[in-house]
Amino acid sequence: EGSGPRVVAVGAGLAGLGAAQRLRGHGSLRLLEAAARVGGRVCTRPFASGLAEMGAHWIHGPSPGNPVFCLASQYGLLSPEAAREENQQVEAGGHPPLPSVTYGSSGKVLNPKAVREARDLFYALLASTRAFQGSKEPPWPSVGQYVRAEIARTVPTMAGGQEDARRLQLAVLAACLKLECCISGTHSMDLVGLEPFGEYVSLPGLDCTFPGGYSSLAERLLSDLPEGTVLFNKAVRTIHWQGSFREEGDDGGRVFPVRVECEDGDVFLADHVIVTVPLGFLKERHQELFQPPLPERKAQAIRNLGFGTNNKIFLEFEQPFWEPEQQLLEVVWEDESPLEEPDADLEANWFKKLIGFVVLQPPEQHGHVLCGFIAGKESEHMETLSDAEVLSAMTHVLRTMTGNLDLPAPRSVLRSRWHSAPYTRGSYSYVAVGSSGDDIDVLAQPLPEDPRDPRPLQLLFAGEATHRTFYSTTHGALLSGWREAERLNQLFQAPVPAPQS
Ligand code: 6YU
Repeated sequence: EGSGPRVVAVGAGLAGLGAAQRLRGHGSLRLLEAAARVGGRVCTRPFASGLAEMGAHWIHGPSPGNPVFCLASQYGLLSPEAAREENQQVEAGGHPPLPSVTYGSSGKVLNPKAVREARDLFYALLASTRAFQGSKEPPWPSVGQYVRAEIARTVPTMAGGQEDARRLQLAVLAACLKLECCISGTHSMDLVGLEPFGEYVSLPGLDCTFPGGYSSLAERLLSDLPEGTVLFNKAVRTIHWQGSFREEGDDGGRVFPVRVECEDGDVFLADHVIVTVPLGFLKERHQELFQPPLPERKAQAIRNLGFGTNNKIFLEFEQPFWEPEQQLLEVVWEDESPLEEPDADLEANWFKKLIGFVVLQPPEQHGHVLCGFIAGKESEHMETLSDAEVLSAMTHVLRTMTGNLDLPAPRSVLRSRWHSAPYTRGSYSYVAVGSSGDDIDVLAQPLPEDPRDPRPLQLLFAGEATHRTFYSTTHGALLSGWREAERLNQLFQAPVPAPQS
């Protein structure tokens, strides 16, 4: 394998592929991937007559500051519409305005003006959370508690004091909180820290999708790597570091500080290992994954940061029951209020956590397909059900919401199960109550900690959860891979220090 530095990356998602793309130097590079494909949480599957994104869906903020957008444009993977200059300048603040219809559980379409009023209030409250960034004493620990306290303050004057209208406003606000749970990938906004919430940065640009699937980006990155760089079905079990390891039967040969053991018994010796496994996997397995164990500060950051579940449910219909211009079908359970305790009976009511459906565009490509979103414990419960049970619950929701008890059931269903996925264990990270952006930086810190260690950068950490302002996104993942590749490139370029006397 030559005498240059040996680098191993664990995981071939966008962080691992990004690192591989940028790594220079004359050493060798191996990417060990547990799955049989690249992409990780970027995962496109065939469904109906088109494609279903099981993981990442949009490029959030497609504009020149977004490296995923830049790469995808450069590779010609986007539609001309998506790449238009005007689209790049739209400031949607992470909540793109799709043409929508909002159904209520009484079986009627809700008054758009009333819905808008409640939603405007919600987004104003959400925007006001930014004021607490860096604050030593935020009024509440979590985004959820703060928003609900503010809602409680406005209740007396809400909807001009009219009881029915006020109830509706509260029901829409409850739906807004569920949507926010999907966006943050959390069970409840009460788990998301208020003070650090404003650190997440949304880029300008009207969110767009990949006509050939998000996986086309991962596959393109793979095709640029030398053949054989990625080894599939190679789950890493243990990473031994701070050691002195030699290849078997090579007593006089090179000594490596790191030894990577795979579940199938294969072993890789390395000078540097870039760990890109999801935070959910680290939470569950970091104690066995690293020998010696990670320093306490790092372990604490892994425990502190949040990693929740957001899943998708794709439904294919014979015929659309929605209007052609509608792109978002929202559902509101009219008896709910953010000021009351949420229903805890998962089995009976899990489907009420679903926020509604995005209509896949264009129907000529996808067929008549809706993509539902559901977060939290209800979403994790959904993963335990059969396809038939999910399909039947979704049919019930749609019949309730449209008031049409004869609405034909969907023809087929496909859903993601990110919480059960053994090498992911959830969807993406958030900054939980009790943690802060500093935990993200601690997670990203390479090891050993001492920069004067004679064998520096044995372990490097990348992945969406290690990006302080773009966590939970594909561009955060890609940038984190580039960042760690650059760290190694710097090391490889640096002159070897003269021995100290
Ligand atoms: C985005 C979007 N999007 C929906 C859903 C999900 C995610 N994201 P990877 O996991 O990819 O790679 C690690 C690899 O390691 C993997 O292949 C494993 O198999 C492998 N591995 C693990 N253990 C191993 C072992 N032991 N040995 C060997 N290999 C091992 N992002 O930009 N747009 O629309 C969405 C969405 C359902 C699940 C998303 C979206 C998140 C991205 O998918 C994700 O960040 C990256 O793909 C991760 O790449 P990676 O390389 O780090 O890990 C204010 C505020 C709020 C903050 N949030 C706002 C932002 C909203 C985020 N929105 C997401 C929404 C959707 C719909």
